[in-house]
Amino acid sequence: MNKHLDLSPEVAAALQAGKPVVALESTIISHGMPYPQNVETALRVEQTIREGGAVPATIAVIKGRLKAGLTEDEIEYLGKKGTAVTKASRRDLPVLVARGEDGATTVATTMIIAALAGIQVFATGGVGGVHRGAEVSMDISADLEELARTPVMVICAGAKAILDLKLTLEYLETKGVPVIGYGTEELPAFYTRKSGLRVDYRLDTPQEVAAAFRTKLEMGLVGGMLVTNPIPEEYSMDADRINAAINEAIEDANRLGIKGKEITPYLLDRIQQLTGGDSLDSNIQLVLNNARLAAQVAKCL
Ligand code: PSU
Ligand code: MN
Repeated sequence: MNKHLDLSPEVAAALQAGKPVVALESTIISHGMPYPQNVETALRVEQTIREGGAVPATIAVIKGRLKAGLTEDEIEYLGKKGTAVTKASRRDLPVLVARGEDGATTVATTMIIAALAGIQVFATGGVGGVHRGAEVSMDISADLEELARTPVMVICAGAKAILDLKLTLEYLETKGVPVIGYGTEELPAFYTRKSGLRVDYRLDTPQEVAAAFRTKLEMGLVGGMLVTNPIPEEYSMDADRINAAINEAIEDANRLGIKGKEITPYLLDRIQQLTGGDSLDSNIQLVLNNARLAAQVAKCL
């Protein structure tokens, strides 16, 4: 095992016994939702994975240790500290770990640590991607490069329209990352089930999803797989309303000159303000929905 990695006793025992384990990220806790809903959601997601017959492994960097499996106290700590915790993507890990600091892991770093631990399935809300205006800003999330190189399946609700979804799909195609629609031909857009864009393949059962990923590994093809699982109909938002909020949030960000790693957390927070609590409710429900699917897929693997 990597000298910087700590598995919780529960996660270590599950991996040892070949039981299904599902990785979870921590930037969604510190930077993705307000306190205390972030902590409540993180614990509910863990519970949902347990009910689905798998073991949850929430991932973070705590005092310079790469952690797979957090205690409730550690989740509470990250949730309370919020954006004061460093948002840690691939480039942040070396210095944070060397200095013994804390970091909330993005999709990219959660994949890295999951792979080090031997975990193949990871559930979250939304992934990073190619930002609107990236042809000038060159702002493309390191999540996409990670999907191209690290063998972990990421189950999400698609990507938010804060991104350029079309360019995000083009980038994933170039990098050879399969984009799967779970029960749909259309790429879901996080708060809504529709984006007007097509995924690469529609798969309808956890068995089919597991088989595609297993086959990728058997062939020795590097990288992961992106499974997009639409938000349940009853929790999906009105497209015009959410898109108006997204556009207003992006205008505000541009006016304030927010960029780099701050842009995604800023937009998430601003959208939550602009929609009252509604987008937060949807966000919580789609994460729970992804956790349920991830537990099923992990059992099939
Ligand atoms: N998109 C969301 N919710 C999130 C994130 C993205 O809808 O919480 C977080 C994830 O942790 C993701 C990260 O990995 O933001 C991407 O940040 P960046 O674009 O700076 O790579
Ligand atoms: Mn970025």
